[in-house]
Amino acid sequence: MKLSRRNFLTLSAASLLAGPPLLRHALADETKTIKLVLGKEQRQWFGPSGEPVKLWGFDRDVLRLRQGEPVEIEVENRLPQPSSVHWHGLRVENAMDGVTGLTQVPIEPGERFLYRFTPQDAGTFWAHSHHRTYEQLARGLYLPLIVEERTAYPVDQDMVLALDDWRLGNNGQLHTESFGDMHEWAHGGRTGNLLTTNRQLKPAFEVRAGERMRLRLLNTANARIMLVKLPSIPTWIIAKDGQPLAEPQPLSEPLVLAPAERYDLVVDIPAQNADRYTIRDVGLDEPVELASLQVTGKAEKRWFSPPKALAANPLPEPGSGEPDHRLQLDMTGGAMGNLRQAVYQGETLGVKELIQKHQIWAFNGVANMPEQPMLDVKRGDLVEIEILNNTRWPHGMHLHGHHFKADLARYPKGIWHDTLAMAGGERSTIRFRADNPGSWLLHCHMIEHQAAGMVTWIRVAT
Ligand SMILES: [Cu+2]
Repeated sequence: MKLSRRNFLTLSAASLLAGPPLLRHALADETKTIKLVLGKEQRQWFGPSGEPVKLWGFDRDVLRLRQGEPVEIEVENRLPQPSSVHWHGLRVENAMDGVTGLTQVPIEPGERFLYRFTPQDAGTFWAHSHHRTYEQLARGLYLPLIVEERTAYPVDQDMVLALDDWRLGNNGQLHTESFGDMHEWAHGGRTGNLLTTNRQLKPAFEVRAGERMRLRLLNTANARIMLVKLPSIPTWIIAKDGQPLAEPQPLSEPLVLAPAERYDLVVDIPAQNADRYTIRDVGLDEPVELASLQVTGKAEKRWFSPPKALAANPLPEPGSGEPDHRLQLDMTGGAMGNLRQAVYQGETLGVKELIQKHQIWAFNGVANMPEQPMLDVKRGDLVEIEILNNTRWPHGMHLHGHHFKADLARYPKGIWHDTLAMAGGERSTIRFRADNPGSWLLHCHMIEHQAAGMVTWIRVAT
């Protein structure tokens, strides 16, 4: 907090006159107020003479908050559609979670909504629309969100790399006719033909030889799973989905990033001269350059020891004890999935009728949001869900309001997730302590899959 002269005077007067009540007033004054506008924007991706590409977005490139500092965020919607903002990975109060139809009404065009919360966890998060997400996210309605640690983590540069995948039509504009394309919804979701980093084509970042960098990787695509190949220089994973690893883990393989997954990395730029390092997506037939690090000089200081772990966030450990609730989540449907029928809005429908309703995926035989939650728990209960991906497709499972632990061997042991990449046919058991009261979504973050049925919810009683 910063104590302004006016606050200081109020505070002094308060302590002289009345004490605590006025002090409370002074504390409330310290809440930081931020204004965010959802609106139209343009990007000059095809050079100064090219036609600008029309997108939707927030009126800034990144939002930086501080751990433990309360904020009020006034969101104004200047778009032609209703919208909302979800603070992905932040453990906020339920009414602030931004899910239309579950936690709030949509923010109508021209209207505002005041979000209030105190970030409990430091790390890399993001904000995005949670209304008609398959369209609004594809149009660009997202914002990287960094919650700064109370004590700064020692690096020379701290950078966020938000990786996205856009589909442009022949006219060089977003291909909007394919929003809602049922073929894609039944397959791998909407993938694009242009990859960007921080909404730029192949940006080059200036670095110095010998520098230590913190790179925050974030996949903001609707459905593309990125396979990110970092340069072959010393690199460690220090956090996943905003939550620190107990020990930094050296990175040697390309990183798999399902939509919405994040990794914080520490990268040491070698001291010997080299001029350029590239970061590529190697998930496609032809590797694609996402960004590069351009060496422009030498750092004054050198880093000799491996990076330290980040301070842990105050998360409730699920431990290995007997859970209060144990259930299975059977994921079915999609192309080649042999879905015969599913319950949709209380009615059992055959696959033809489901497709007419734009549904083709199911959780435990139910397509899309059930009237009742999949699970009702008490606050503090330990929950264990065995997720069975009985489909031919990979998925990225996201739980709102909580982080969880999973048992998939390809992730570093013991790490936290808010989003979990699962291969076709794979199963994983997730565990979490349900300590946040309210109604929380559990859904696939390949957004077309969510729209076509892969979404349910759990309710945590107060
Ligand atoms: Cu999915």
